[in-house]
Amino acid sequence: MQTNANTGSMPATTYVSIGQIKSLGAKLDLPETGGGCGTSGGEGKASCGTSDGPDDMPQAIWDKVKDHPCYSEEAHHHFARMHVAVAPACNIQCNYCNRKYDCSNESRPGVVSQKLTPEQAVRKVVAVASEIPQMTVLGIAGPGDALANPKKTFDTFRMLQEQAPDLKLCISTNGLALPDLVDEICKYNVDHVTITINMVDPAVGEKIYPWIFWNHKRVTGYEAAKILHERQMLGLEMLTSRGVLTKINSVLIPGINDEHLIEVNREVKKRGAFLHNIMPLISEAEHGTVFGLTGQRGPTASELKAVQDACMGGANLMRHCRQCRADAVGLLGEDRSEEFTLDKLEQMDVVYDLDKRRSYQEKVEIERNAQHAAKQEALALASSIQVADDLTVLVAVATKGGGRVNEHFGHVTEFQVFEVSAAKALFVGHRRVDQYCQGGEGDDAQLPSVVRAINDCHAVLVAKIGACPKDELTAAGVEPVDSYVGEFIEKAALGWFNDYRRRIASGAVVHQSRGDAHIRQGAYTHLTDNVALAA
Ligand code: CLF
Ligand code: SF4
Repeated sequence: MQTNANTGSMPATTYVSIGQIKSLGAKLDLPETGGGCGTSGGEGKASCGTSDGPDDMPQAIWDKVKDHPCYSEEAHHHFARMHVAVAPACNIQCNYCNRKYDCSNESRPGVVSQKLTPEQAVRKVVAVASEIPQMTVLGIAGPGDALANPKKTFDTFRMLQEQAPDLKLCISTNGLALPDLVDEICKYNVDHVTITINMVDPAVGEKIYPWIFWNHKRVTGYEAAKILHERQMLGLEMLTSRGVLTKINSVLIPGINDEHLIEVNREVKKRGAFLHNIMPLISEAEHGTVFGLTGQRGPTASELKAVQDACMGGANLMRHCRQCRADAVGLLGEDRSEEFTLDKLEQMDVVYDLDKRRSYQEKVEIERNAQHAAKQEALALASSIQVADDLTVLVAVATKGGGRVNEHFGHVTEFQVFEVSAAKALFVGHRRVDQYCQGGEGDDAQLPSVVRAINDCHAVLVAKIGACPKDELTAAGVEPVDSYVGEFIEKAALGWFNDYRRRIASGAVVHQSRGDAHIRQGAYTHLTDNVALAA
């Protein structure tokens, strides 16, 4: 059989189980540092080194990433991105994708409301950029593959270079067509490219990709996965050699590529990837995907975190991805696309005012610098406290942006999760939930699902919370905390943590470990309010 014969010629791949990853904390035996981010400061970090600022990397790279919400965790609290759905076709088939839905590489399952022509896309971008001045990045991420639709993709970029020259251009691809289009990517100054790489071993790949369309014909099985793998590696190396920043997205599919992603991390780092984004498979029967229909499940929160933690020390990790729609608009975690449908665009008076955008972004920058300073201050304070243990807990945070604790519990559709210890407060993920407050009333039937979503957290920091959810969370072992309203998140999380330590020391509370949490499967469609900048 083709598969077995070819598998025999491949280099051996070592796998470890999720259980081993969890128990060992998996120190990787890493190859020599490759290119890309490759900054000493980025080594071993749990999230992109960009949070730390320009001291952490060459100025030219910092300038590229500092306002990109996907490439900088810190930026994602302040800057927005948008996608335009100009790329409907795809040249491969993934078992987690149904073409009626967004590209699962870069979007969670949900129908793209409107596919656009390049001209419509440009009009939409200009309108959004005028309305949302903190929108700094325009990405093409489907609903098919950006590079399987090169004319539409590059026509859009060409027009945008003229009409919205301050926007960063970003692209997401499965990589099959990438090597042929690196020159075009560079020609239009696209300096951020995401490649979805789920395997570096075609024997794993054939379980994920039933076919690719290659050289005018359909190729299946092991051979298809082998071609895709080779094209992905070649494309990544070409981008690195041209100085284009690359991010690798990997979908974690339990039982298929979970342990294997450690090797993917190692291989992409060797080839200069700047960031690695390991995201959970979203899989439900109603999505109509092969995995959904065959019962392939997605990972739990602790399974996802275990693989991400095991990859620390390899390529820098992104943990703030929201698996957004191919027509997403707004901050990561919010979707304002419904405000910019084609019929609404018709009614809008659109003026692209570069000066207005710049002056607004300067205000955002001040707020972001204040957050950074508060974080450094809180970390300095925390590190001055001598502790004899290595207690680390997770804390959920209700925020509507700006890096502050500023959302009511009842309005939350997504909690941000921070890992907190004496020396750090690190963003490690998010959890989507159904909004508890519906039409001004709390919907108590939602509470168990909210608890399940943050069941691995010791506390939840909120701007406000009612008596009923407060009681239910307390009973479940998650402490509701509403005493840090308006504070920057890291400062608040470390403040709560130090107080928690004091209470443990005094015997007022007994520390207990938490359970696992559920990653919600399915689309998020709620429209959030505009983010109010602090005065
Ligand atoms: Fe879009 Fe992707 Fe560019 Fe970001 S998304 S093309 S790099 S601008 Fe970001 Fe969305 Fe995650 Fe993608 S949160 S799915 S990583
Ligand atoms: Fe779907 Fe994207 Fe995979 Fe193509 S690359 S099959 S659009 S998930």
